[in-house]
Amino acid sequence: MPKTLVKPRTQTKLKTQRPPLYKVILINDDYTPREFVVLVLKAVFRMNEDQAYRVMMTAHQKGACVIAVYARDVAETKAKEATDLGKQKGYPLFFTTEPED
Ligand code: TYC
Repeated sequence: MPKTLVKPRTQTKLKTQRPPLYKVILINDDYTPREFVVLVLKAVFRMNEDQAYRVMMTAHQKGACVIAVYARDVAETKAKEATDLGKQKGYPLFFTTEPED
């Protein structure tokens, strides 16, 4: 009887690659009017009045507030868009991004 050749099979399991997420962070300052911060949060981050007000007040009281997490390019684009809206009005309003841990 011919010998049967047993071929060991190695299987590589492919893991789904998810892009790393980046936080968008709102930084407090002493000059931007509260209502303007709320307006920008609603316009750029699609928050309702209530969510925007809470986020603005958290940054106001604590110095900064994480707004949302997105893929890197989306986070950077939104942070720039929101910062630019303040800049157009002469406000120092600032949004930054950082990788999620
Ligand atoms: N601190 C500002 C004020 O008293 C309001 C403000 C809140 C500005 C949050 C920026 O990220 C900010 N007018």
